[in-house]
Amino acid sequence: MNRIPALALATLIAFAPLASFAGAPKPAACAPTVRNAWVRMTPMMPMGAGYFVLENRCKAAVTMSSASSPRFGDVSMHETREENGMSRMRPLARVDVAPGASVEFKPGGRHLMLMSPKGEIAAGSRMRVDLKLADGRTLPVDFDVRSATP
Ligand SMILES: [Cu+2]
Repeated sequence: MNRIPALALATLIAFAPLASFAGAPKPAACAPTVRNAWVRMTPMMPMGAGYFVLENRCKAAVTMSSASSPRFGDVSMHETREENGMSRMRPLARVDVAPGASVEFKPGGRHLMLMSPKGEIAAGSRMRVDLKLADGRTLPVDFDVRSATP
């Protein structure tokens, strides 16, 4: 086996990532947007639910894979469904949003389940929830905390 081409190939592989950094800066990746973000704490219970609209105006589909918040010990994605006349919640592992589409988290449907609040989550305040995308990006979102009784 001729060692010189192998060495040249190894060198090429080693420096290929550097070469791409040296090129023109890439335009910022298109990111989905979030609107109507709000939280409702459950009366008398240390938990709440988060609602929002996730809109994807990008050319590629995006997948939301999880969420977290500095104000809660545990945040998960849930969906409420009617089954045999009973309202049941089930965990959602992922939420896909097609290009040009939007997905709504709303009362009676998809929601963020907010558990183990750290201190009081007061109506009228705002709190941050970080939405995590499957591609590794994080969308920090300010949620309005609304009164449990409308
Ligand atoms: Cu839930």
